[in-house]
Amino acid sequence: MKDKKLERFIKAEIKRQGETLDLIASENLVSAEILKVLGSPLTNKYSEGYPGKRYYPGNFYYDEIEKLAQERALKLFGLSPKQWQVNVQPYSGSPANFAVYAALVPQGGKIMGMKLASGGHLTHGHPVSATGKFWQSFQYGVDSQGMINYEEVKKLAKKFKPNIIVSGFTAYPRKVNFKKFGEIAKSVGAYHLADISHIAGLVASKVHPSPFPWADVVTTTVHKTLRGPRGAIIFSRKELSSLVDRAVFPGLQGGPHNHVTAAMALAFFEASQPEFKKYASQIVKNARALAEALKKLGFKLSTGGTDNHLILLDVRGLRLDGMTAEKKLEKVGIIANRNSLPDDTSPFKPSGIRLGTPALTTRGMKEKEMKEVASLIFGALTNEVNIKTRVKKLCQRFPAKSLPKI
Ligand code: DSN
Repeated sequence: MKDKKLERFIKAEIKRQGETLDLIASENLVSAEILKVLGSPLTNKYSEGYPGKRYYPGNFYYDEIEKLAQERALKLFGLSPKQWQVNVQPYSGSPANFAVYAALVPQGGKIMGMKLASGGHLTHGHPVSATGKFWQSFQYGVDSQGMINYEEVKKLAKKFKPNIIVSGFTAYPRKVNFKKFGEIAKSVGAYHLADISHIAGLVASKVHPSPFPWADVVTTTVHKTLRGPRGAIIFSRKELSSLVDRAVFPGLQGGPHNHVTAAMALAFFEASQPEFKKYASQIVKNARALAEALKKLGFKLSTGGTDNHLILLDVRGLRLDGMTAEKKLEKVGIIANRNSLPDDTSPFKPSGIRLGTPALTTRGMKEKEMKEVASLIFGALTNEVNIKTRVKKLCQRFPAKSLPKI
């Protein structure tokens, strides 16, 4: 590479990824083939519009690639093209959710999603997000144990009469009852949007219940448990799909990122292989093993454990706050983010750490290694010596094989 300055940063980042334990619940490591497609000349082309209806010529292969990504996405989630349509153009999860509201909620209409501090997402109507500014937002939370109280959600829905109810979370360690959300939405005449960005790989592999029978629209990013490129897709019931398509383009976006669309097609192919199903169920087994090991070390976990890929660790028992804990972990090469816990009083001083197992599972780690990871977390938080060396050794035993050689 001629640009030596940039090359140094990229090489250093590849090294960092290889030598650290990535426990960010929303991150993963894509295959070498996906990296190759992302770096392909498909990035050179403009394709505003949809297959067969483009605003520029020269799009024959992009039409075929986009249709392939759509076909595979529907098949992966067991959906009939007679009932569902999928838009694969959203640049990422936030614009995907924004497009859904733009399509289905009138200006000034009402959105009801979960509070960010309880495990929701900015785009589920947080006041600092455009979704909480352009629409009226009413939010639900979790109970003191960290669980969703569906009766409470129902009460709020009856009171606020939202146009759309959002289910699906970024920091909820338990199974989501999409059926209940669907019933609540129906009872108040609202659409039900399930944002399954975090659990899409688990849903596709049937290790988490599917939202599709109970939702009108389902959004997901492709780069979390689904282990694809950064980007998002929107599934909508056929009768809503032209509204959604128009909201994505020309409503919100310009040309799709064709190299990403192609990489999505490949990710859906990879996720439909039997090994992926094994991978997804190992993510959950690993999260459970990590949760048990942490509990044995004396930690409290929000909701007492996990059913999916993530854990909310309470660090107050060690007289730490989330920010201090995050820094202590980072110092030894354990990458995990601070997170609010249900009984936190200030969102600016969270007491928890969110831990996720998708990336470590991609590296081939299993239940046995999760015990070691728990011990490393405990050691890092209690200032034990040699933790950094132990982290490095574990990383060397389970290399991130898809990273380019440097
Ligand atoms: N930033 C993602 C997460 O970490 O959950 C959500 O967009």
